[in-house]
Amino acid sequence: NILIVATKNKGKVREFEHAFAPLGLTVKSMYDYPHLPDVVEDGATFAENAFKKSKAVGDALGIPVLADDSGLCVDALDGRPGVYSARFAGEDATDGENNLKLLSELERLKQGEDTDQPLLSTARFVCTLSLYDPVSKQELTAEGAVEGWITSEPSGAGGFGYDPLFYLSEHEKTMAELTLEEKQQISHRGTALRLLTAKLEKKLAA
Ligand code: ITT
Repeated sequence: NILIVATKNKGKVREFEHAFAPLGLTVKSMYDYPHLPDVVEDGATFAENAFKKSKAVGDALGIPVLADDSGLCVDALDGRPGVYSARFAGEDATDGENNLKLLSELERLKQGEDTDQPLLSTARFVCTLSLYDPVSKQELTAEGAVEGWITSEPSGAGGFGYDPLFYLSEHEKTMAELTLEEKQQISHRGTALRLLTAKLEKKLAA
């Protein structure tokens, strides 16, 4: 059994593979369907962008497709980068470039404050999942979030994206210092996945 996820983000693919393997589902990503055109993510919300991706790929393939739109909302930056998280440092920016851009914006705000405090701002990761069935034209959605701090001291080699900068005070670790299993238990994506699975089970039982 396969599950198609409308993503080109290899970090997301790894997390979906980890989550769906116990259910006997093999994850296929956009790397398995290279002929499909890129979806323009110009929505104002995570939910809009997630639906654009699940619908475009679902309609193209004729079977249900899952999509994930996610990002980092930083309080000291009034919620930025938000839906622009993937291109914070410009179109096609790497994770490293986005992380540098985030630190430079936050450190600029801190200028004049004489503090060695590495925790620069509270922040949250948000993930919206959209599962779209092109036959019934129905969509199921679920959202998850996790609260943390942006640290000026990046740490950890796990995860992807902004994980090395996202500090979890209860765990005294960054998201990138967690195992895949631990990240799944607390992350925005893990929470959204559990909610979506529960909604799907309820729907299938009805
Ligand atoms: P797809 O649209 O192909 O799925 P993308 O990377 O462009 O891939 P998004 O538009 O949803 O995905 O952008 C999400 C960005 O937010 C992503 O590039 C990461 O930098 C960041 N992000 C999302 N979830 C994250 C996580 O679990 N850990 C770290 N960073 C995350």
